[in-house]
Parts: sequence; structure tokens; C-alpha cells
Amino acid sequence: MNNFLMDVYLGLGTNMGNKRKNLLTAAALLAERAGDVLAISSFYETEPWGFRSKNTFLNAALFLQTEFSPVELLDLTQGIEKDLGRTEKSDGTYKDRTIDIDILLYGNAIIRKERLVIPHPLMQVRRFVMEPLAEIAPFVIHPVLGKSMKDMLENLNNDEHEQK
Ligand code: PH2
Ligand code: MG
Ligand code: MG
Repeated sequence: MNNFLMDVYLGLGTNMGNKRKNLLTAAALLAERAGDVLAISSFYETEPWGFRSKNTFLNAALFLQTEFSPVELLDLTQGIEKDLGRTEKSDGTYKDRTIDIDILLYGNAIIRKERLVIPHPLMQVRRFVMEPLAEIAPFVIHPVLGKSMKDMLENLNNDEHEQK
């Protein structure tokens, strides 16, 4: 724990069970355990990206102010994933899940640890991340790329090489 508050943006995704309920339960548990939840984006229905599944996703972004360190927050979010019934990645490939909570931005921190890379290394190529994030944080600047979330989403919209 630090004694000051950090602005954190999380990406939430679910493609199993009652997806609205999963997102809302995750947000409630984050508010209970991790800090103040100050904004939640709309919920976006999205196609599975990077793997095949018949289950579409519901994705959202969430703004949290927390005193927890990045690694403490990772432990916390993984605990919530577990409590919502998420099973382990068995072979490193993407799987259907009840909830996935990814730390996208942690203030202006740049972290490259084995367990944790912040900013999330793939956020800028994923529309299912950037669309909800740009909704709640249009003018927040990416600490590595130096661009606003709004500009990053626009770049993605204009990019014909977007990964789908
Ligand atoms: N998460 C992934 C891989 N693919 N596709 C969508 N639409 N939404 C996700 O949240 C998602 C994904 C890895 O965590
Ligand atoms: Mg993820
Ligand atoms: Mg994850």
C-alpha cells in the first residue's frame, strides 16, 4: 500500500454466463477490495479476438483510484477473477472466461516485469479495449506512445492493418 492515490484504468471482458452480471459483480468487488470506482464505460458487445469461440464478449473499461501497488492490484484482480469462476490458462492460449480483468494503465508508470507489463502491451491494437477506454479517458496520455486514448482509437479506426 502507498498512502497516495493512483489513477488506474482497467479493461474488463467476459464471454461466459450472465455477462452483464459478471461485469457488474467485478466492478462491485473492485469497489469493495481495491479502491474507489469512479467511472465505468458502456458495455460493448465484441467478437472474440485472437481465438475462435462461439461466445461473443461483453467488454468495458473502468477507472479506479487505488492505494495498492501494481503487483498488489494484480493479486487483487486475479483473486476477483478466481472468485467469479475463472479457470487457469492451461496452455497459454486464449479461452472462454467468466471474467478477465487487465490493468491497462497505472498512472504514468512503465513496468516490465515477468508477471506484469504496464501499459498493457496490446491495448493499442485492440478495438475492444480502446473503444471503452476512449469513452471514459479520451484525454489521458499513453506514457510510452505519448498519444491520447481518443487519438489512439482514431488511429485504430484508420488502420487498415488492424488485427481482427
Ligand atoms: N480478451 C482476450 C482475447 N480476445 N476478444 C474480445 N472480443 N474481448 C476480450 O476481452 C478478449 C478477446 C485476452 O484476454
Ligand atoms: Mg485480457
Ligand atoms: Mg488478463
